[in-house]
Amino acid sequence: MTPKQEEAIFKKLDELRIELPSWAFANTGTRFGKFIDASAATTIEEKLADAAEVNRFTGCCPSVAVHVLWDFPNGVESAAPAAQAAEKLGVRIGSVSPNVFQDQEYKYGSLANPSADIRKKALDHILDSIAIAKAAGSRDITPWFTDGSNYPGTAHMRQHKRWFEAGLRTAHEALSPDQRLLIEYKPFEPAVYHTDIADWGMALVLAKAAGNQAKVLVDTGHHYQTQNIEQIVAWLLDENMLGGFHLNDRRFADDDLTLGSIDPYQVFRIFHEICFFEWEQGRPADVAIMVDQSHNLKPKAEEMLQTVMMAQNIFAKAAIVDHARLTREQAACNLIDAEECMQDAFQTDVRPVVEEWRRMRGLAANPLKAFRESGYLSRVIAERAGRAQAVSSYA
Ligand code: PSV
Ligand code: MN
Repeated sequence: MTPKQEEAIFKKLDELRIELPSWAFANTGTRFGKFIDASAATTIEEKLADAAEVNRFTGCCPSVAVHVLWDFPNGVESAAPAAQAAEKLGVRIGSVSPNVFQDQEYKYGSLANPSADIRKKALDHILDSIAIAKAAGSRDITPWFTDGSNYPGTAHMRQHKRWFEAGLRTAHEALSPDQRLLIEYKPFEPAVYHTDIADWGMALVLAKAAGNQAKVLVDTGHHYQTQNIEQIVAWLLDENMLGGFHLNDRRFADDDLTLGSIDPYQVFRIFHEICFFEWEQGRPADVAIMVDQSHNLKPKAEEMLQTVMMAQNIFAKAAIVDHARLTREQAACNLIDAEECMQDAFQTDVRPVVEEWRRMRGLAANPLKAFRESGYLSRVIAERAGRAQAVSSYA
């Protein structure tokens, strides 16, 4: 490791902020059932407390993404108290996701429901979510839509697109100048024939129709098996249309597995596109790095620590790609040498430097180990005994 590489890693780690999802600390499962974790959080206060512990040990997770219905049952009234609770714990409320998919009314869709009344209900909920985000001091509104259909011929796809354009445009008008609307796409599930916002192209078209504060959100699990996600990222960066990520890993579908647990090189290639862009531009990309995972079997806070450490390690690897050399080898069509630039970085063991960075910032060299030694888990298990059974989200 050269001093220049060490410096590049330190700079990247200093910049890197990773947003944790509130729903990752709650009991979750599959449609076949849920396995209860005695340490799982059941209230927004508990979710914030767990996220704050992850932030305490990693120093890079200052914000928590929320889902309105799961976290703010009293709507906008819940926003200020939650923001205050977060502040006390040294974190803040991050992106706000409306829930326009689980109420009975949304059986046939939300913003693209054939019923004008239900389209209005969905829009009103999104407008409430924007108001909640304002009250909680958060920048990004991150709607995810399940609208689509299960059988050919049952939905007017062009009409759905126009309803989405109209709804998102109205939502965009309600943003304050510093807020953003991030449009997430997903090819299937729960709809299994067509999904209205199925891929990055559709999300891009809708974001452009909504207005210039709308960008695309890339959830890494929301792609077909062989799709080249890093190319999508490169194009969105070049178009200034990449708003953020929902990071996770996948094997079969949207499995919400731990980042890098299946294919760390894929994560590296995505992070490389960000670092390469930043090197060319000479400034950090304005991209929200959020985690979206469901830990059905692993202990929740520990899994989040594992995820954050994985993200830091892979970002550190991406930060030491020799961009100048890579650019030269690409221009000369030196295929092996260009690829070696990637492999040299990917195969470097960056962990000692990442640990050194933590020590220099007053953090434990191994956050997971330090968390385990802190006794937090046994404390919350005792406190939450008997209560964790009651509540769970659908994530
Ligand atoms: C849907 O699969 C999704 O990726 C959306 O981002 C939701 O907000 C999240 O998962 C939680 O279920
Ligand atoms: Mn997501």
